[in-house]
Amino acid sequence: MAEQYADPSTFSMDSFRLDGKVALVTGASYGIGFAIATGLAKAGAKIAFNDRDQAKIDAAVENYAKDGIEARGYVADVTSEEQMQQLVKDVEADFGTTPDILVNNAGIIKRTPMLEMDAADFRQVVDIDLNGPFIVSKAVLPGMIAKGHGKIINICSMMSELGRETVSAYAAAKGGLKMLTRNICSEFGEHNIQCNGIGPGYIATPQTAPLRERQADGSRHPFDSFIVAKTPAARWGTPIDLMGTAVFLASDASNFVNGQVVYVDGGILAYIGKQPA
Ligand code: NAP
Ligand code: GCO
Repeated sequence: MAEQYADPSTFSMDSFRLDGKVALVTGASYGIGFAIATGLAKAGAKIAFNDRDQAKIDAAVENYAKDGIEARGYVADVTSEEQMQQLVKDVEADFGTTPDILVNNAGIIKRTPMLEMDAADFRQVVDIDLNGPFIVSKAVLPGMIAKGHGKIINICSMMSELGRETVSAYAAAKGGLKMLTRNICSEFGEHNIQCNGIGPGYIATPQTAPLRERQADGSRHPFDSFIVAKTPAARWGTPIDLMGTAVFLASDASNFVNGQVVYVDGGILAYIGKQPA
């Protein structure tokens, strides 16, 4: 008998929708996390997020509400296994189900030349940017396995691929996060769990504000000009640039995409740089 092939006419644009899904986005009071959570909510997901600070959560809940989004915020630090396990229990109680989608977004950077960097500072960056995603993923995975599906999106970086002066801890953590992404894919793919990364290029948020500060004479920060010249799109990205990719990776439309990092970088990683004049 002839082999039967899948019928493409069964494809629906609804596979990009997230209706009925619960998404947990870490560190989503502002910046990239806030934008990604907003994107997921606009695609139909219910939003849970955390921050270390109640006042920031309260402000964020108001900001989500301005866009008609009813997000629930929880005080929890991604480096605390106890707090994140409790957070997932609270989400289950409040939403009636374990998260279908996790976005490991919370992160910090310390820009310090390596020889001047204390081991304690290096550890703190790795703790938040790499151990954090491990801890939160570990907290949601049993529920995802029980449900038979799950999406984990790790917010990686250009520094998952490239180094530069002053960001040794960040690059080590984000390079590690790329490999944690591949490992979660390897270990849990058979449970219909997809773990992918988004590698944002240079995005205008509070984290990168020091790199755009105007000079005393009013001119652009040299790093700002460097990034614009190095980016084929000739601009910094905005958190909005990341929303579509996040929705795709959270949706059923990406069910056979696993273990990848999608670089949303205006083309930086593809470009060797301008030739000297
Ligand atoms: P941001 O503006 O500094 O926001 C970071 C968020 O993470 C804040 O909400 C912060 O909350 C939270 N956070 C930090 N440590 C936390 C912890 N231990 N527990 C819980 N929440 C914590 O940064 P962003 O630019 O939006 O970056 C978001 C993610 O994208 C980070 O992982 C970053 O490395 C990555 N990324 C950024 C860029 C970029 O160009 N901006 C590019 C590539 C990747 P608090 O206010 O409480 O500290
Ligand atoms: C830096 C920047 C970067 C970006 C981003 C690039 O100092 O080089 O902060 O690391 O934040 O991660 O993708």
